[in-house]
Amino acid sequence: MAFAAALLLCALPAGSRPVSPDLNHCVDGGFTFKCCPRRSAKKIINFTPPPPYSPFRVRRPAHSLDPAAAANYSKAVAAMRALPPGHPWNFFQQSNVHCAYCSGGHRQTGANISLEFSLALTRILDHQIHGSWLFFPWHRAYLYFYERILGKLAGDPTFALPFWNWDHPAGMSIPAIYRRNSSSLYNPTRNPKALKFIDIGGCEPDASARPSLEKQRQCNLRVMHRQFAAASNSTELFLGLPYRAGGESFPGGGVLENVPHSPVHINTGSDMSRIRTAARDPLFFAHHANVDRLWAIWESIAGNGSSKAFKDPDFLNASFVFWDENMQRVRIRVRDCIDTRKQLNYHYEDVQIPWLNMTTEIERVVAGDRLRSRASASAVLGFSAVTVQVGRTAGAEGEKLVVGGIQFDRRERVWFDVYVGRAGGEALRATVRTAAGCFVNMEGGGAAGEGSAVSTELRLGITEFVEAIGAAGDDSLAVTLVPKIGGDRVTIGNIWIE
Ligand SMILES: *[C@@H]1O[C@H](CO)[C@@H](O)[C@H](O)[C@H]1NC(C)=O
Ligand SMILES: *[C@@H]1O[C@H](CO)[C@@H](O)[C@H](O)[C@H]1NC(C)=O
Ligand SMILES: *[C@@H]1O[C@H](CO)[C@@H](O)[C@H](O)[C@H]1NC(C)=O
Ligand SMILES: *[C@@H]1O[C@H](CO)[C@@H](O)[C@H](O)[C@H]1NC(C)=O
Ligand SMILES: *[C@@H]1O[C@H](CO)[C@@H](O)[C@H](O)[C@H]1NC(C)=O
Ligand SMILES: *[C@@H]1O[C@H](CO)[C@@H](O)[C@H](O)[C@H]1NC(C)=O
Ligand SMILES: *[C@@H]1O[C@H](CO)[C@@H](O)[C@H](O)[C@H]1NC(C)=O
Ligand SMILES: [Cu+2]
Repeated sequence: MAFAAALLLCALPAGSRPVSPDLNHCVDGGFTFKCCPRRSAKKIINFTPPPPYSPFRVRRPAHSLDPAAAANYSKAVAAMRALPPGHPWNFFQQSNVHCAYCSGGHRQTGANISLEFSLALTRILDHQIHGSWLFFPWHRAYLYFYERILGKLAGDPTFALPFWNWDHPAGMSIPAIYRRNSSSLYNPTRNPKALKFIDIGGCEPDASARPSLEKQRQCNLRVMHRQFAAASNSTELFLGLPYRAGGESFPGGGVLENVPHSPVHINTGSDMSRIRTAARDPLFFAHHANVDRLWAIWESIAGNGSSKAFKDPDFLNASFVFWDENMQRVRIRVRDCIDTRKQLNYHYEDVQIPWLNMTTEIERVVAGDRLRSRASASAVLGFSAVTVQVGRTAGAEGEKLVVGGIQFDRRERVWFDVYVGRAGGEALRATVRTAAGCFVNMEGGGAAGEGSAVSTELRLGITEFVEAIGAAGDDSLAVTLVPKIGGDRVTIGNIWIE
């Protein structure tokens, strides 16, 4: 691995390492799935933004979409499905674009150093758009072209994708326009539970409890509030960790990529729940439109006009290639998709954001978990809940809790919850605590075989939570990790506060 990275670095201009896909060397994952795009000799052109006077698109909530607009949308998707299988706009070709960028299909440019070398390596450097700062911009660009292709098929230059408004009580189930089994927007593999309620981050009651729908919706709103609180103060926490050419993929996704993004996929069910097949469900695009909307909301919240996105040239110069609505192959850079209004001619309809003004809730720990030392965390995690004592500097600002060296296989589903509690009382037991976030991996990521084992990080901003439990003056915290899915398939390296 180190060898590969060293070779690669030599091949690139010193100091600049934006990631880009090597389109000549897409690798299919054996017999089980094939998602590499058809080879094309067509020249790749650089993206040019739509002229400011060209039609503007307004993305609206799917649950209240005007029936005529919904009819246009489903007709356009039907047209996409009816295209020849090899056509770049074909429904499955389009869904494969997501698959190739996230299941070890595309390699990084320059990373195929030579096939002889790569065979000898334990890992090949894939071009991965999840688990890093590429997550938000890649999906924004993907939806941008997808929307314009649909607009072309619909004969409507103002066509806009609807968004799945699962962060509002009125949108917390699969929207009606996706449900009719005769519609092109239907997918038969969905979880029927999501027809009633979509759990965006741990709000599904266990078998014994029967909370009302109203309570579950409130729970979703609290999750939204908590996730924004855990991400809001920092670009890195929101957008994810840096990922540069020559680097291992999946250094660590942003807080919202974990939740609500991944649970909405998982809880929608089958196709949507696996990275490889997710974009075969038309709901994918409504889901990701809402994720994209949250990025725009985050930009606008503290925003006094200037973008909060990274200014790092390796972020801004990272690039991807898509087919556009004029059948051209276009290279778009992250710098082209920071501002949806100014650069891409679309925006989201303003709807009420009920979770913005909520407050953090704390819970009392009934018996109190016995604390372990931080050093023993790596030894015990992997199968059951654990509470460790983590030192901090009282009064520190912008504190981040880091769960590092999280190792698992990206083909598997993994989920654990993180709580921040007060380390107090006799025998150092946790007394009060609050949920601070979750680590969630969807299944079906990584290449088949090689390239699916990862080591990654979860970073959470904890300022608001520490204040809520009254621990601002303490010099340690009780951090509890509770495995929810696949606890026996994940190990943790260490936990610390920065
Ligand atoms: C539906 O598409 C037609 C073009 O085919 C367009 O003129 C019309 O405005 C669209 N209707 C809505 C409600 O978007
Ligand atoms: C990758 O390897 C192939 C075959 O060995 C070679 O033709 C190609 O130029 C290489 N690509 C890069 C970007 O090095
Ligand atoms: C489609 O839904 C209708 C009722 O909404 C039902 O009668 C029919 O059996 C369904 N068809 C399939 C193929 O599931
Ligand atoms: C507001 O904008 C100015 C200039 O654009 C910038 O210097 C300042 O840091 C921004 N303030 C915040 C809180 O982002
Ligand atoms: C980013 O890419 C542009 C265009 O290729 C190039 O001119 C510029 O030097 C790059 N910036 C950095 C900092 O690498
Ligand atoms: C948040 O705002 C809504 C609507 O403006 C209001 O009804 C609600 O009481 C507020 N909640 C809190 C906790 O302030
Ligand atoms: C964000 O930072 C400000 C000032 O540094 C702090 O007062 C606030 O509590 C922080 N919020 C969160 C959610 O960390
Ligand atoms: Cu997704």
